[in-house]
Amino acid sequence: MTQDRSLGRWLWTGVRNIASGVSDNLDTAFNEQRIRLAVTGLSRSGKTVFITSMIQNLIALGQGRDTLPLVTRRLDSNGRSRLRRVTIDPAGVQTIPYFDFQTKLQALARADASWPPRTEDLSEISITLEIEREGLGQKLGARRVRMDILDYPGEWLLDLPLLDLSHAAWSEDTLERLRTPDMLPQTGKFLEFVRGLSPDGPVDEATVRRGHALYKETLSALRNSFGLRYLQPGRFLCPGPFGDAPFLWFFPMAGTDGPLPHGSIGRLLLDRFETYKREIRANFFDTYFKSFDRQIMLVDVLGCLYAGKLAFDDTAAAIHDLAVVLRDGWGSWARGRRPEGWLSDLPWPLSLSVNAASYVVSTLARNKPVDRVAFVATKADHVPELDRQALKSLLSHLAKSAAGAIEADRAKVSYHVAASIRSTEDVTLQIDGRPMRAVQGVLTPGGRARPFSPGQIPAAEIPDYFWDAAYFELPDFLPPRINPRGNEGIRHLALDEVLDAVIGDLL
Ligand SMILES: Nc1nc2c(ncn2[C@@H]2O[C@H](COP(=O)(O)OP(=O)(O)OP(=O)(O)O)[C@@H](O)[C@H]2O)c(=O)[nH]1
Ligand SMILES: [Mg+2]
Repeated sequence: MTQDRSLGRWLWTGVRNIASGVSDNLDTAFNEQRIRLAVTGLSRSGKTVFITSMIQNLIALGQGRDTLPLVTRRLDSNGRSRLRRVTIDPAGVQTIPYFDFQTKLQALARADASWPPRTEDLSEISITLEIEREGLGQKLGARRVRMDILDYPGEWLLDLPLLDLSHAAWSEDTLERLRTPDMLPQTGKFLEFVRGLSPDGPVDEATVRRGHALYKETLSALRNSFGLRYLQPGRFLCPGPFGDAPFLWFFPMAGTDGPLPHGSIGRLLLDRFETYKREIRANFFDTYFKSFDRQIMLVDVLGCLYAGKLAFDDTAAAIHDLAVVLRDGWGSWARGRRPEGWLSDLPWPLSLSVNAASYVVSTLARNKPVDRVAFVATKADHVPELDRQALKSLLSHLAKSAAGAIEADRAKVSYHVAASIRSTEDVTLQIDGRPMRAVQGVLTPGGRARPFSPGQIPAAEIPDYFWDAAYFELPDFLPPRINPRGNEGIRHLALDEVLDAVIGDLL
């Protein structure tokens, strides 16, 4: 009898669990829309700051603050917001590190508020917006829009064009680029070293390590001296969990396409290069970058404009390739190749990478295309309001060829000028009795606000004489201190416009 009863209870519990499992699934299918949002950009373009500000402003919006006016308008129903709440989803059992939102927020709330450090590894966060349905749908209760957002070091993205290159092809491309006359002061030492080596020569581990170290120093020097970003392999500048594993100890060298004896330097470099490709493909691209629904492409237009022509062209090439390749996971690279004559005066040949990488497309599954792509010129608080239109035109010029390819696939493309955390005020200065537009912000903790004018921003084609002016780095204004509870949101410029363009249709 007791046995019968416990069997009955066991069966009943089983039925109940199954039923609740089914209803959970039904609830998810019916009430939840899940999207993967790609916040993409080269290193220092502003990804981490953007994600932090976006989440905090959405949370504050969910608490009734009008932090994102255009989104508020979208959610308005006869003067009442349909947004019930915005929550960060618990970490659950996810295998990727969690995007540590709270720590970033706390750093902004301290008396000496500071920007987040460079991102060193991949992390993910999911947020859920609970929204009431409109009209007759109201009776069905609230629905949920869940967004999965990935943060990662910008350098890693640039390994994408490497994936289907042989060591020989990559070396040819890279060495030619390093021979660009303006770069020789930074690249000469490595070029001389590699000229003295023969790919057939026997491996001497100390020499290979030295070559690797010299090549890494060269990449860092190009990044620091010219503000270049299209530097490969990305893990040489930001190794992440691979640390300094031996398969990373390679460098470009001519002549690795012929037969190479076992135990030769060329064979070792080639083997390490192939292992590198396999590792990053399996551990990063295949795993995390396969499919996105919406894409936000952040571009530090101002930073590269004032870093000079090399940096500007380098960014233009990189955003073209990234925007196109990420549009539908991977599947568009081939179709989106840069048209003939596009930026024909680029200082190095990229066609080799682009052509070879098109092969990658045919070997990887095509995913659902991205339906919306927003290009955003970040850190626009360095520019007075009246000059932001020129910045927007410049961004659309820079992204023109990428956008053309994306639009051909019927994705909606938009352009924006934004600051995720507005750190300046607009001011008018008097220079020789004439008014001049500027912004001002604080550069050192406890210091006074200093004015800054970026000068005239070219709105499209950049005239040659523009590059004659001295190059400079944008001032790094400190972020304003935010309310320690963070519930007032974070001051921004046009973040609501970006969100409205990218997810407005889901609200
Ligand atoms: N004034 C201003 N500066 C910004 C803004 N957003 C980013 N910055 C500056 O840009 C720097 C880089 O921003 P991050 O968000 O860390 O850039 P990232 O793309 O995550 O960079 P990686 O992690 O290196 O790939 C910050 O440390 C700030 O100095 C902004 O809205 N306004
Ligand atoms: Mg970052």
